[in-house]
Amino acid sequence: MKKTKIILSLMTLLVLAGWRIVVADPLLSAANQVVFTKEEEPQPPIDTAVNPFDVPGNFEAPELNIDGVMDETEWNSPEWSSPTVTIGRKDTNSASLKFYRGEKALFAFFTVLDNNLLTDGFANGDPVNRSDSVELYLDTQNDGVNNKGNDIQINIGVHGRTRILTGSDNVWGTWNGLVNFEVTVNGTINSEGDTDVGFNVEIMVPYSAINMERDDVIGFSLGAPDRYLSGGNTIGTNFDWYGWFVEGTFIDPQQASAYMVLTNNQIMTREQYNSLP
Ligand SMILES: [Ca+2]
Ligand SMILES: [Ca+2]
Ligand SMILES: [Ca+2]
Ligand SMILES: [Ca+2]
Repeated sequence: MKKTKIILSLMTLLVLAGWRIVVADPLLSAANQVVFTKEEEPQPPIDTAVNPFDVPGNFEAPELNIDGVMDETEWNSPEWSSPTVTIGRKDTNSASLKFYRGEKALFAFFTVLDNNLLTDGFANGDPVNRSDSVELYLDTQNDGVNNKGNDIQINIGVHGRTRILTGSDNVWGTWNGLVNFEVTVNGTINSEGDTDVGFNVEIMVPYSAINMERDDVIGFSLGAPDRYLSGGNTIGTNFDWYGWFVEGTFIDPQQASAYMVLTNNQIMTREQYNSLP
Protein backbone atom coordinates (compact mmCIF):
# COMPACT_ATOMS: atom_id res chain seq x y z
CA MET A 1 0.00 0.00 0.00
CA LYS A 2 1.33 3.40 -0.89
CA LYS A 3 0.27 6.80 0.26
CA THR A 4 1.52 10.06 -1.12
CA LYS A 5 0.90 13.34 0.52
CA ILE A 6 1.88 16.84 -0.25
CA ILE A 7 1.49 19.14 2.63
CA LEU A 8 1.30 22.86 2.20
CA SER A 9 0.06 24.89 5.10
CA LEU A 10 -0.74 28.56 4.86
CA MET A 11 -0.13 30.31 8.11
CA THR A 12 -3.19 32.50 8.22
CA LEU A 13 -3.83 35.31 10.59
CA LEU A 14 -6.32 33.03 12.25
CA VAL A 15 -3.60 30.52 12.93
CA LEU A 16 -1.22 33.22 14.06
CA ALA A 17 -3.82 34.27 16.59
CA GLY A 18 -4.51 30.78 17.82
CA TRP A 19 -1.55 28.54 17.21
CA ARG A 20 -1.05 27.65 20.82
CA ILE A 21 -4.29 25.79 20.32
CA VAL A 22 -2.93 24.22 17.14
CA VAL A 23 -0.29 22.35 19.06
CA ALA A 24 -2.95 20.61 21.11
CA ASP A 25 -5.71 20.44 18.53
CA PRO A 26 -5.12 18.06 15.61
CA LEU A 27 -8.35 19.09 13.89
CA LEU A 28 -7.27 22.69 13.57
CA SER A 29 -3.92 21.59 12.21
CA ALA A 30 -5.51 19.31 9.64
CA ALA A 31 -8.03 21.94 8.62
CA ASN A 32 -5.27 24.37 7.76
CA GLN A 33 -3.58 22.19 5.19
CA VAL A 34 -4.43 23.82 1.91
CA VAL A 35 -2.95 23.90 -1.55
CA PHE A 36 -1.07 27.10 -2.21
CA THR A 37 -1.17 28.83 -5.55
CA LYS A 38 0.16 32.29 -6.26
CA GLU A 39 -2.71 34.64 -6.88
CA GLU A 40 -0.80 36.78 -9.32
CA GLU A 41 0.49 33.82 -11.28
CA PRO A 42 -2.13 31.07 -11.55
CA GLN A 43 -0.70 27.61 -12.12
CA PRO A 44 -2.38 24.69 -13.84
CA PRO A 45 -3.80 22.06 -11.48
CA ILE A 46 -1.13 19.77 -10.10
CA ASP A 47 -1.55 16.16 -11.16
CA THR A 48 -0.19 14.36 -8.14
CA ALA A 49 -0.54 11.01 -9.88
CA VAL A 50 2.19 12.01 -12.30
CA ASN A 51 4.71 14.21 -10.58
CA PRO A 52 3.65 16.89 -8.15
CA PHE A 53 6.87 18.84 -8.65
CA ASP A 54 6.97 18.76 -12.42
CA VAL A 55 5.15 22.04 -12.96
CA PRO A 56 6.90 24.72 -15.03
CA GLY A 57 7.83 27.73 -12.95
CA ASN A 58 6.65 26.13 -9.78
CA PHE A 59 8.67 23.26 -8.33
CA GLU A 60 11.77 21.43 -9.43
CA ALA A 61 11.47 17.77 -10.35
CA PRO A 62 12.66 15.66 -7.40
CA GLU A 63 16.22 14.49 -7.70
CA LEU A 64 15.21 11.13 -6.22
CA ASN A 65 12.07 9.14 -6.86
CA ILE A 66 9.94 9.74 -3.77
CA ASP A 67 8.39 6.30 -3.70
CA GLY A 68 9.29 4.89 -0.30
CA VAL A 69 11.97 2.70 -1.85
CA MET A 70 15.66 3.27 -1.19
CA ASP A 71 17.05 2.09 -4.51
CA GLU A 72 18.77 5.28 -5.67
CA THR A 73 22.57 5.20 -5.75
CA GLU A 74 22.58 8.68 -4.17
CA TRP A 75 21.77 7.12 -0.80
CA ASN A 76 25.29 5.72 -0.83
CA SER A 77 27.03 8.89 -1.94
CA PRO A 78 30.31 9.13 -0.01
CA GLU A 79 30.13 12.89 -0.14
CA TRP A 80 26.47 13.65 0.56
CA SER A 81 24.85 10.71 2.36
CA SER A 82 24.90 10.22 6.13
CA PRO A 83 25.59 7.16 8.21
CA THR A 84 22.48 5.25 9.28
CA VAL A 85 21.07 5.90 12.76
CA THR A 86 19.04 3.08 14.33
CA ILE A 87 16.92 3.28 17.48
CA GLY A 88 15.07 0.49 19.27
CA ARG A 89 11.31 0.34 19.61
CA LYS A 90 9.00 -2.25 21.26
CA ASP A 91 10.64 -5.67 21.63
CA THR A 92 12.69 -6.29 18.50
CA ASN A 93 11.10 -3.43 16.53
CA SER A 94 13.35 -0.58 15.42
CA ALA A 95 13.60 2.52 13.27
CA SER A 96 16.55 3.57 11.10
CA LEU A 97 17.19 6.98 9.54
CA LYS A 98 19.53 8.02 6.76
CA PHE A 99 19.97 11.38 5.03
CA TYR A 100 20.96 12.35 1.54
CA ARG A 101 21.74 15.95 0.70
CA GLY A 102 20.53 16.54 -2.81
CA GLU A 103 21.39 19.53 -4.92
CA LYS A 104 18.19 21.38 -4.03
CA ALA A 105 16.51 19.37 -1.31
CA LEU A 106 17.20 17.41 1.85
CA PHE A 107 16.11 13.78 1.69
CA ALA A 108 15.50 11.50 4.66
CA PHE A 109 14.63 7.82 4.63
CA PHE A 110 13.17 5.89 7.56
CA THR A 111 13.24 2.10 7.57
CA VAL A 112 10.95 0.81 10.33
CA LEU A 113 10.64 -2.73 11.61
CA ASP A 114 7.28 -3.30 13.32
CA ASN A 115 5.57 -6.65 13.88
CA ASN A 116 2.16 -5.10 14.63
CA LEU A 117 1.19 -2.05 12.58
CA LEU A 118 -1.43 0.00 14.43
CA THR A 119 -2.81 3.53 14.27
CA ASP A 120 -4.97 5.72 16.47
CA GLY A 121 -7.64 6.39 13.88
CA PHE A 122 -6.90 8.16 10.62
CA ALA A 123 -6.66 11.84 11.52
CA ASN A 124 -3.70 14.13 11.03
CA GLY A 125 -2.26 15.86 14.07
CA ASP A 126 -1.75 14.49 17.55
CA PRO A 127 -3.15 10.97 16.85
CA VAL A 128 -0.13 10.44 14.59
CA ASN A 129 2.05 10.49 17.70
CA ARG A 130 0.00 7.61 19.14
CA SER A 131 0.31 5.61 15.94
CA ASP A 132 3.20 3.67 14.48
CA SER A 133 5.11 6.63 13.11
CA VAL A 134 8.44 8.33 12.58
CA GLU A 135 9.52 11.75 13.84
CA LEU A 136 12.26 13.89 12.33
CA TYR A 137 13.46 17.01 14.14
CA LEU A 138 15.67 19.52 12.36
CA ASP A 139 17.51 22.60 13.58
CA THR A 140 18.48 23.76 10.13
CA GLN A 141 20.85 26.47 11.26
CA ASN A 142 22.24 24.40 14.10
CA ASP A 143 21.83 27.30 16.51
CA GLY A 144 20.91 24.92 19.33
CA VAL A 145 17.95 27.11 20.28
CA ASN A 146 14.44 25.62 20.55
CA ASN A 147 11.33 26.50 18.63
CA LYS A 148 12.64 29.11 16.25
CA GLY A 149 11.79 29.40 12.58
CA ASN A 150 14.75 27.15 11.74
CA ASP A 151 13.28 24.29 13.80
CA ILE A 152 11.09 21.78 11.97
CA GLN A 153 9.24 18.73 13.26
CA ILE A 154 7.98 16.20 10.73
CA ASN A 155 5.89 13.31 12.07
CA ILE A 156 4.56 10.77 9.57
CA GLY A 157 2.45 7.73 10.39
CA VAL A 158 2.34 4.31 8.77
CA HIS A 159 -1.06 5.39 7.42
CA GLY A 160 0.39 8.47 5.72
CA ARG A 161 -1.11 10.93 8.19
CA THR A 162 1.09 13.79 9.36
CA ARG A 163 1.85 16.27 12.07
CA ILE A 164 4.27 18.89 10.75
CA LEU A 165 5.29 21.85 12.85
CA THR A 166 7.80 24.64 12.99
CA GLY A 167 9.04 26.68 15.89
CA SER A 168 7.86 30.23 16.29
CA ASP A 169 7.49 32.51 19.25
CA ASN A 170 9.03 29.77 21.39
CA VAL A 171 6.33 27.16 20.74
CA TRP A 172 5.63 24.64 18.01
CA GLY A 173 3.17 26.00 15.44
CA THR A 174 1.90 24.92 12.05
CA TRP A 175 4.37 25.16 9.21
CA ASN A 176 3.95 26.98 5.91
CA GLY A 177 6.53 24.82 4.17
CA LEU A 178 6.44 21.86 1.88
CA VAL A 179 7.14 18.18 2.50
CA ASN A 180 6.91 15.51 -0.16
CA PHE A 181 6.89 11.95 1.08
CA GLU A 182 5.71 8.45 0.41
CA VAL A 183 5.11 5.52 2.74
CA THR A 184 5.47 1.90 1.72
CA VAL A 185 3.91 -0.67 4.05
CA ASN A 186 4.96 -4.28 4.43
CA GLY A 187 2.12 -5.76 6.44
CA THR A 188 -1.49 -4.99 7.36
CA ILE A 189 -2.51 -1.91 9.32
CA ASN A 190 -4.91 -2.34 12.25
CA SER A 191 -5.24 -6.04 11.57
CA GLU A 192 -3.70 -7.95 14.47
CA GLY A 193 -4.19 -11.49 13.22
CA ASP A 194 -0.86 -11.51 11.39
CA THR A 195 2.75 -10.57 11.94
CA ASP A 196 3.84 -7.46 10.06
CA VAL A 197 7.29 -6.54 8.80
CA GLY A 198 7.20 -2.76 8.97
CA PHE A 199 7.15 0.33 6.79
CA ASN A 200 9.42 2.81 5.02
CA VAL A 201 9.09 6.56 4.66
CA GLU A 202 10.99 8.55 2.04
CA ILE A 203 10.91 12.31 2.63
CA MET A 204 11.99 15.31 0.58
CA VAL A 205 12.16 18.86 1.92
CA PRO A 206 13.39 21.55 -0.49
CA TYR A 207 16.22 23.62 0.96
CA SER A 208 14.27 26.72 0.00
CA ALA A 209 11.50 25.65 2.38
CA ILE A 210 13.82 25.31 5.36
CA ASN A 211 16.25 28.14 4.69
CA MET A 212 19.33 25.98 4.27
CA GLU A 213 21.87 25.15 1.61
CA ARG A 214 23.36 21.85 0.59
CA ASP A 215 26.49 22.03 2.73
CA ASP A 216 25.00 23.70 5.80
CA VAL A 217 25.65 22.01 9.11
CA ILE A 218 22.34 21.14 10.77
CA GLY A 219 21.18 19.74 14.10
CA PHE A 220 18.76 16.84 14.24
CA SER A 221 17.05 14.26 16.38
CA LEU A 222 14.44 11.58 15.82
CA GLY A 223 11.76 9.52 17.48
CA ALA A 224 9.59 6.57 16.52
CA PRO A 225 6.39 5.88 18.49
CA ASP A 226 5.34 2.24 18.53
CA ARG A 227 1.68 1.33 19.00
CA TYR A 228 1.33 -2.29 20.03
CA LEU A 229 -2.13 -2.71 21.56
CA SER A 230 -5.34 -1.37 20.05
CA GLY A 231 -8.41 -0.34 21.99
CA GLY A 232 -6.99 2.49 24.06
CA ASN A 233 -4.63 5.43 24.20
CA THR A 234 -2.72 4.83 27.41
CA ILE A 235 0.99 5.38 27.05
CA GLY A 236 2.84 2.37 28.40
CA THR A 237 -0.16 0.14 27.69
CA ASN A 238 -1.17 0.86 24.11
CA PHE A 239 1.86 2.69 22.77
CA ASP A 240 5.24 4.09 23.73
CA TRP A 241 7.45 6.85 22.41
CA TYR A 242 10.98 5.76 21.53
CA GLY A 243 13.89 8.13 21.14
CA TRP A 244 17.58 8.24 20.44
CA PHE A 245 20.41 7.66 22.87
CA VAL A 246 24.05 8.17 21.93
CA GLU A 247 26.43 6.50 24.37
CA GLY A 248 23.81 6.80 27.09
CA THR A 249 22.90 10.42 26.39
CA PHE A 250 19.30 11.13 25.40
CA ILE A 251 19.08 13.23 22.23
CA ASP A 252 15.98 15.07 23.42
CA PRO A 253 13.98 16.28 20.41
CA GLN A 254 12.48 19.05 22.52
CA GLN A 255 15.93 20.45 23.31
CA ALA A 256 17.72 21.67 20.22
CA SER A 257 20.84 22.19 22.32
CA ALA A 258 20.96 18.41 22.76
CA TYR A 259 20.69 17.59 19.05
CA MET A 260 23.35 15.70 17.16
CA VAL A 261 25.11 17.53 14.35
CA LEU A 262 24.96 16.46 10.72
CA THR A 263 27.68 17.71 8.41
CA ASN A 264 27.69 16.78 4.72
CA ASN A 265 28.29 13.10 5.46
CA GLN A 266 29.06 12.72 9.17
CA ILE A 267 27.07 12.65 12.40
CA MET A 268 28.69 13.84 15.62
CA THR A 269 27.95 15.47 18.94
CA ARG A 270 27.90 19.23 19.21
CA GLU A 271 31.05 19.02 21.34
CA GLN A 272 32.81 16.99 18.70
CA TYR A 273 31.69 19.42 16.03
CA ASN A 274 32.82 22.46 18.02
CA SER A 275 36.26 20.93 18.55
CA LEU A 276 36.84 20.33 14.85
CA PRO A 277 39.90 22.21 13.59
CA1 LIG B 1 13.14 6.33 -3.70
CA1 LIG C 1 16.92 26.31 16.24
CA1 LIG D 1 -1.08 -6.44 10.90
CA1 LIG E 1 3.52 -1.17 16.16
